[in-house]
This record gives sequence, structure tokens and C-alpha cells, in this order.
Amino acid sequence: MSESADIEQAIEEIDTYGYCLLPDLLPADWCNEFAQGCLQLHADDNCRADIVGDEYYQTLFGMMNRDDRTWRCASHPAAVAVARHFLGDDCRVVEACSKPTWPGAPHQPLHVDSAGHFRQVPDTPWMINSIWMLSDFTVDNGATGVVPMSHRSRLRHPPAGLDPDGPQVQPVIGVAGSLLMWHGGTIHMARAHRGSAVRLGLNVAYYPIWFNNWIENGHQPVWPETYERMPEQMQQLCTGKRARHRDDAYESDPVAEIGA
Ligand SMILES: O=C(O)CCC(=O)C(=O)O
Repeated sequence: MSESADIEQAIEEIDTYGYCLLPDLLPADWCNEFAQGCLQLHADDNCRADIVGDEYYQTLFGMMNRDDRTWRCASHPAAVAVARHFLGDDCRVVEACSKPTWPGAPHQPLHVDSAGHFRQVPDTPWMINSIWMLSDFTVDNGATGVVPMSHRSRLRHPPAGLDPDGPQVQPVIGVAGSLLMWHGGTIHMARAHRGSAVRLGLNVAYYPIWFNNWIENGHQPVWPETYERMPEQMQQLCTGKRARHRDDAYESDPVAEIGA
């Protein structure tokens, strides 16, 4: 395990291919324990309102409020250096979600992130997304699949007919403690789980300061009391409005309001 990473290489890979793998950044034991904590939250009634998904794949929003270990991942110097390169020094961590997938899960639909509302998808990056492997990610257990170089397509949605089992979709595998980062425009998905043990990813989303975060309607704001507890380097990444509820933090949907 090495906490350092080749940042220049990671940046070059995202620029060229749309994604990069930073292997072995955090201790595997620590990640496996954190994964167990995440699974307890998925079974906790108090978290139900912030969970979407089914018995095969779930997203639990608001992890920055729910488990302080999230901060170690979100503020990891390598991740932050890569995000800042693409999004600016004032970029923000807007959401962190726990994403388990269980045996038997089908492929998640291929998608790009947070691009659906652009009139024209910009040439400049609007999001750097990431997933910490809190358990090993393998070809069989639902490792994220990415389509190399698709970040240059400027598509809001993957083209019809793109085969999730075809050679364009590459599984990104790694041991617990590794980090996958991608440009929001890279076509990707959680792949089918054909293995026997749960796969656990911690998804951390970085956005530039200009991005209107209302559009992701599961995203939860950082609670005021969470922000107070955070170390300074994490606070610097959470400069959005602090609130207990979405309605107190985000603009309403202007598209719905004008009936467009
Ligand atoms: O869970 C995964 O492997 C992929 C997550 C994903 O598609 C996303 O966060 O947009």
C-alpha cells in the first residue's frame, strides 16, 4: 500500500482515455471495515429515505454526514489534486454515496454523469467522478465498466446499441483501497455481479464551482453539524450551502418551472 500516486500520469490518463486507476491508495483492512459500516447503514431504517435501488444495487446518499471515514477518501490528496487540475482549485465535493452491488445484479444501464440538462455538452469538464474500492473490484463481482475515450463524444447519453457486453466496455479492477476516477462524460456503468460476495464502492463526486447542483435530485447537502466537525481540508471542499434538507440548500428546477 502506498498513499502516494503518480498524479501527472493520472491526469494524462483521464485526459486521454477519460478515466484512471490509482491503485492501492488506502489500507485494504481499513477499507474492508469501512465497507462493513456502509452495509450496516444500508440496513438501517434511518437511512431508508436516502437509499435508491433494489436488492441487487443500491445508492445511499449523504455519506459525508453518516460516516466520518468518508472524509479520508474524499479529501485524499491524490484525488483532490486530480479533481482540482480539471475543475479548478475551488472545486467542491458535492456528494458521497455508498454503492454496494450484490450477487445476481444485472448490468446497470450505461450512462454519463450529470450531462442530461446541458443544451450542448461542454468541452470543458463539468464533473470528475470517482469510486473508492472499499472491497476488491473484480471482473466477476461488478467492477465498474468504462468506455475508453468516450468523454470526447460530448453525448448526453450513450449511443443506442452500445453493447454492455461488447469489447468497448472495459472492466476496471483493483484491490480494496484503490481509486477509479473518471471524467463525467465517460460512458460507464456498474457491471453485472456474477460472483459470490458483495462489492462495495464509495462514490465521491467533484464539481466545479459554476455547476448548479440542484440537477442531481438524490444529492444531499452537508449538514451544518457535519461541517463543524470536519477538518479544515475537508471544509475547503464543502463550500456549498449547509442544510439539513435539500429544499433548504438547492435552487428549484428552473426547467420545470417554465414548463420547458
Ligand atoms: O457502482 C459503480 O461501479 C458505478 C457507479 C456509477 O455509475 C456512478 O456513480 O455514476
